[in-house]
Amino acid sequence: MKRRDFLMLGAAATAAGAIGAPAFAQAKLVLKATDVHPLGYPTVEAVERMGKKLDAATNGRISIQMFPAMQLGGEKEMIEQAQVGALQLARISVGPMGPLVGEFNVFNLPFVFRDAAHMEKVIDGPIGDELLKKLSDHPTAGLIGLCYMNAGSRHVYNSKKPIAKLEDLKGLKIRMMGNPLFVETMNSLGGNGVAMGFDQLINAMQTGVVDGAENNEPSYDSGQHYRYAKYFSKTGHLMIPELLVFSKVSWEKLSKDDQALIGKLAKEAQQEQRKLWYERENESIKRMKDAGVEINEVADRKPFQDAVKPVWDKYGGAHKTLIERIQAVK
Ligand code: GTR
Repeated sequence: MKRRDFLMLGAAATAAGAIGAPAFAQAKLVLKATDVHPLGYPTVEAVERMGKKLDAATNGRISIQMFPAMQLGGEKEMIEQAQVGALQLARISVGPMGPLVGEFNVFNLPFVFRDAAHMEKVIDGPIGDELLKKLSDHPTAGLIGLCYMNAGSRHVYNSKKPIAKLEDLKGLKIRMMGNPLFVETMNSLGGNGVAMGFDQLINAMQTGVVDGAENNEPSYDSGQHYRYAKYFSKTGHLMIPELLVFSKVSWEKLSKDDQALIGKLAKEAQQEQRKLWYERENESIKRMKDAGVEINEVADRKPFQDAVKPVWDKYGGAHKTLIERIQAVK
């Protein structure tokens, strides 16, 4: 599929519109979807299953074609392509969305969620919906927020040594996602945060540009990061949900009924992905152990939580009410 296809279908729909049919009523529509992760990864699998349901519900009129494993570039490129309508569905992290919609940075604050159950309750509830709407209503973001997905907790891994206490991070160059909040988080923990795309990480670890990175077990495992960074330390400093977004320019060409159907199936995908997530997390931990990864717990996370206070002040200061509402979710 080339990006022109969606636009050509758009032209067909306009022609159909001229004779009074709703947009895309007659046209066969293939939605391009992308993800940095490979086939079989929970987010990829959930979007593919959503595509099958969409196909069935529309008698083949609308389907999803998945481009996994960074085939269309890293997350930055995915977002840019969605913004111009070159692809329709991008599964990205909330991480890079913080600079666009400030409220998302509250989800990006280190240690903001007590545990996975807390995070799930927040994204499944009114706060989750409000933030999706904030993204959809954003005047220049060019994206529709469809749903969230699980991404576990992020832990630091590196090639040098286990991180058991805060001081162990000193001097380590750790790749962080592209959002200043994350670099500042790593720096406040004593390490050296280096911002780069997920697509550049393997190369950077291989060449020693960074000593390691931080992520959940399934990303570490499926990206085979253990080949370059065998110390995996359970810092659990971030718990960032994933997002499924739709290109706004493409969205506006859909009929209201099709929008509602896609919105509903995305919400179902949010719940379906969660089951796949927990299975995958367990599989990944097993594979990591088999691969000889040295996994260590961090017995006392309190010094880590204290160290990131400046990040909370800087990025959370403007969103005190939202933070309180999140904390009040039991
Ligand atoms: C993963 C997430 C990706 C990407 C990646 C990263 O956990 O699923 O969307 O954000 O982390 O570190 O860039």
